[in-house]
Amino acid sequence: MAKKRDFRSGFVAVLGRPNVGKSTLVNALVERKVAIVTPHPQTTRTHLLGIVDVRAGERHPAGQIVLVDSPGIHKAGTPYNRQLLRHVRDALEGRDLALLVMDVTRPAGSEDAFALELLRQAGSAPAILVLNKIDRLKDKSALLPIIADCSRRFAFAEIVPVSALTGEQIPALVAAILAHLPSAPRQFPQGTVTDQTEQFWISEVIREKAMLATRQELPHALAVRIEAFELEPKPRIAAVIVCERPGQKAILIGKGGDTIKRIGTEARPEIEELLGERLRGRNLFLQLRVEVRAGWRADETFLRQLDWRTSSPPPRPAGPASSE
Ligand SMILES: Nc1nc2c(ncn2[C@@H]2O[C@H](COP(=O)(O)OP(=O)(O)OP(=O)(O)O)[C@@H](O)[C@H]2O)c(=O)[nH]1
Ligand SMILES: [Mg+2]
Repeated sequence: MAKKRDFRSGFVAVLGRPNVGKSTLVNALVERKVAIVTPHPQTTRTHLLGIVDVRAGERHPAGQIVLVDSPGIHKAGTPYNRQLLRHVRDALEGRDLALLVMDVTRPAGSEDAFALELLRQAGSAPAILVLNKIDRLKDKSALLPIIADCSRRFAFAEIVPVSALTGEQIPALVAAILAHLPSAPRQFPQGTVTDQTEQFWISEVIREKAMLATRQELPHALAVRIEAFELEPKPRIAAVIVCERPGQKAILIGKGGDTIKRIGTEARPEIEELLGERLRGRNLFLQLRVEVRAGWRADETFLRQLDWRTSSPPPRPAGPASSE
């Protein structure tokens, strides 16, 4: 039984190669969608926080877990990829604990080895190995050789098989994380779930829907920027979906505007849910347009504009409902 007054808190870097389910895991732990998820690798492009307030349980003390989601670890070739890797290193820096996420349905590869190397470079923080996607294993005994192999390669503090998708073993992971966090007061006010701005989250939801609507190289050529965000006199958000070539623009718009319409239809309810009471029952007018911007991934100024940490403050929605 955990001591009643013990409270654990700290920063937990979430690392792993692309597509292993890091963002799905963060969302499962926070029990809210703080990070977008798609079947395409390299969905996450920055590091962002998912914050979990945990009540004391039978097997763990109370605490606040500050998860740092990060882009998938891959060999950095282009300047754009190097920037993603910088976000991974930022996610790791000075953390109390690291979660290395692996996909049990895919054999360990060079990117997993590279992830272990980053962990070693990051110093002495303990690391938990999270073996994700166990819902896809017909026979759970297939985990045994994976666990044996991974324990040979790194001195993990714990190894926890989970399914971020179904929630299986997530409570066990919460207990394992808390066991390795220091006794410390919470880092953020109770109820805080993330550090990203509302506008950034909205642009991410639109990017998720656009990525889900497209395939091959197009999902990676997309960026989204919010151009207008107002609640009065009418709730209206205008956003631009940026791609790299005119052919991509045509695909995004679709026949008779079908595709861009679908992107808007899928994004709107999630944005409306976020805005909640501030809509006062009114419909949100979501205006999407597509712009071609060749080589945006090499354009440092544009990349800075996309990141809420480096862009100038976004427009604040006006109106009494949003004042604090
Ligand atoms: N079956 C199964 N699928 C999962 C699980 N976790 C994640 N996925 C799927 O794996 C894909 C990638 O998930 P993400 O959470 O975006 O993966 P990620 O590691 O954040 O990927 P990047 O941001 O690109 O590095 C999505 O299609 C998820 O639905 C799981 O536990 N089981
Ligand atoms: Mg991700």
